[in-house]
Amino acid sequence: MSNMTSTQNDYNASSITVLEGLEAVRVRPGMYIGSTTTRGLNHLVYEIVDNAVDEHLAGYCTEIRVTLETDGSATVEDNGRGVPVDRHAKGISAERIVYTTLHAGGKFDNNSYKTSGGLHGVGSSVVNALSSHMTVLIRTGGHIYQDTYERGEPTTPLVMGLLTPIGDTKETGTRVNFLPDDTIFEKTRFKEDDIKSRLHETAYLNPELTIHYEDKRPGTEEVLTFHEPEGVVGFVRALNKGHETVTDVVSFRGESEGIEVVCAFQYIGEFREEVLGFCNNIYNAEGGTHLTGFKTVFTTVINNYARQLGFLKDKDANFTGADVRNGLTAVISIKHPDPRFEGQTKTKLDNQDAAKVVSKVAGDEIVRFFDRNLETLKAVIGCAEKAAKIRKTEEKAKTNMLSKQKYSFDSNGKLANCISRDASKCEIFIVEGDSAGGSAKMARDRNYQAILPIRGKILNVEKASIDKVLANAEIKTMINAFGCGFSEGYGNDFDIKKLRYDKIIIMADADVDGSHIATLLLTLFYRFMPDLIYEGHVYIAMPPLYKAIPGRGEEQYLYDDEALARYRKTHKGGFTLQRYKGLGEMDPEQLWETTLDPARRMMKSVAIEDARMASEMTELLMGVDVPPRREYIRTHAVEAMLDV
Ligand code: 1YM
Repeated sequence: MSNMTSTQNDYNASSITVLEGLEAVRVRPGMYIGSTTTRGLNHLVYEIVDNAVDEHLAGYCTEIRVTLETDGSATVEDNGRGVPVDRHAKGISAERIVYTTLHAGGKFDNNSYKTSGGLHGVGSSVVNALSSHMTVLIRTGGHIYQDTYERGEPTTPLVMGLLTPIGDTKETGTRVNFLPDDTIFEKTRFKEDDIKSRLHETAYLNPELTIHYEDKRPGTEEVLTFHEPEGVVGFVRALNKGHETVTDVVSFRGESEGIEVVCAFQYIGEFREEVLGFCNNIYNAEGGTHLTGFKTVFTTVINNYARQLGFLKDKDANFTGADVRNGLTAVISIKHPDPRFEGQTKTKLDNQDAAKVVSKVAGDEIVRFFDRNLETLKAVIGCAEKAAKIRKTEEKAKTNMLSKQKYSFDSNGKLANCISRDASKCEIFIVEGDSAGGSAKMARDRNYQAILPIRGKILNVEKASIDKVLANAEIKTMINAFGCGFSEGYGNDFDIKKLRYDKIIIMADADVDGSHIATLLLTLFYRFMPDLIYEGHVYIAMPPLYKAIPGRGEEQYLYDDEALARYRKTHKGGFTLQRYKGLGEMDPEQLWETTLDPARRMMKSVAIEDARMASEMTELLMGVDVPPRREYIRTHAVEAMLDV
C-alpha cells in the first residue's frame, strides 16, 4: 500500500513538469512544428512516421502503415518492437514518458541515426500536445497495451505506474492514432499530395522499407504502397522520367568517420541541374555541406579528366561547377550521428565533417567509376562543354542586355513603379491581366507599392532554353524591376542585396488559370532566383472569393469557402452574397481594401517546398508525360494548387 502511494506521488510530481512542458507546445506550436498552417498539420504525421522509420533504421521494423481516417484523424502503425511499456527511471511506464515529455527518446536511445535531424525533430509528445485526442496501441512482450490522451493529458489510469494489458498477441509494433486540435490548427484537413510525396521519398531513401498508404476520406479515397528496392537509383530514375538521358544511373555508397554516404546520379540532355540532399532521411531544401562536398569534388574530378583526355587545353580555363553539373540529376543521402542545421528554414546542413566525408567518398567512387566507364565520362564532359560554350555566349549577351537596360527600369512600359527607393519598405505586385493591373495601379499606395501587370501565361521556364527565357519580355521586365540579376546553370549574377523590393507579391485570380500562373512564376523564381524564396521575399496575394452583404450590419469579405461556411453558420438573418470571379471584377477601392492594404489584406508566404512543388507540378503539367498530367488534372480540376 505504501509502495503504491509513493508511486502515485512520483506520478503526480512528474506529471506537473510534464504538463508545463506540453503547455509550452500548445502556447507556441510554431516553435515546435514550424507553423500551424497545413504544412504544420502534415508535419504531425511526419513526426510519428519518423519514429517508425527510426525503428526501421534500428533494424526492427519492415512495414509502416499510414491511414488518413474518415473522422479527420491519422493513424500510423509499424511492426517494430513496440514503444517500451516497462517502468522508466521516473517510476512510470516508459511509453507515458515518451508521449508526455519534450525530447524523450534520446535518453533511451541506442540508435545513433535519428531522423530527428530535420526541421523540428521533436517527436511524439509534441504531436500529442497538439492533438485533441490520441490513442497509442502497443504490442510487445506477448501483450497488447493501450494508452489514451486528450490535448496531451493522459486519460487512461496507470496501475502502480504501469499500463494494464488489454489482450494478448504474438505480434509486436506500435500504432498511434491522433486527431489534430482544431483550436490550434488553421485547417485540419491533411493534404494528401504532400503526405504521399513525402512517404514516397522516404521509401526511396529506405529501400528495405514498405510503406502502405490509405486515404479513407470521402472524395479522396486511395490505397497505395510505396516500396522502392532500387533506393536512390530509383529516385533519380523517377526524377528524370520523361527526359532524354545521356548516361545510365551511377550509384555508390561509402562510409567514413561514422558518416554514411549513399549517392546516385545521372545526366539528361537538357539544361537542368537537380541535386537533392538528405540527411538522416530528411530533405535539406537549402542544401548544405554534403552538397558542397559533392559538387566541389565533382568539379575537380571532371576538370582533371578533361585535361588528361585533352578536352581542355593548357590555355583553356577550367569548367565551372555549373558547367559540370549541366544536365546532372543527383540524390545524396547521408546518415550523420549529430546533424546541425542553419539557414532561413533550418534545413541547410552545417556539419563541416559532412563536406569532408562526402567529398572523400564521392571523389574515390567517381574516379573508380569513370576509370572503368570512359564512354559515360565522355558524355559527361560533353554536357560540360556544351554548357561552357553557351555560358560564354550568354555572358556576353547578358552583359550587353543588362547593362543597356540597367536603368530603363520599365523596359516595356508596363511597370508602374513606386516612389520610394527604400527597398525595405517597397513591394511589387505582379498582377495577372491588364484590367486588374489597371485597377491595382489606381488602388495602390504609390509611395511604396509598384505594380507590374503581366499578360496571360508567362513562358514555362522548365522547358525553355536560357536564351528564350531571357528573351521573354515579361521575364526581362521582372529581372530588371527586381534589380538583383539572376542565377542559372552557367554563372551566378544574382545579388539579393540589390533587390529593390522587400516583398514580391503574386496576384492572380483564385481559379485554375490563376494558380497556373502562380505556379509558373514560382517555377521561374525557383529556377533562376531561388534566394528570393529562401529569404522569404515571395508572397501570394489572397483576394477574397465573396462579399457578404447582410440586411443589417457590416459587409464582410470572405476569403475562402470555409470562411463562407463559417459565415453561414454564425450569421443570423438574410444576406446577399457577391461572388468575385476575378480580380478584374473589383473596383480600385475594393482591391485596395481587400488585397493591397497592408493592414487588411491576406497573403501567403511562399516557402521553398512550395516552389519545389510548383516546379514539379510545372513539369507534370507541361512535361512530355501525358498520363500523369491527365491524372493530375482529373483529380485536381477545381482545387487550387498551392496551400501555404
Ligand atoms: C507509429 C510510431 O513510435 N515506433 C517505435 C518507437 C520506439 C521504439 C520502437 C523503441 C525504441 C527503442 C527501444 C530504443 C521508441 N521508443 C522510445 C523509447 N511508431 C513508433 N518503435 N524499444 C522500442 O530506441 O531503444 C522512444 S520512440 F524512448 F521509449 F525508447
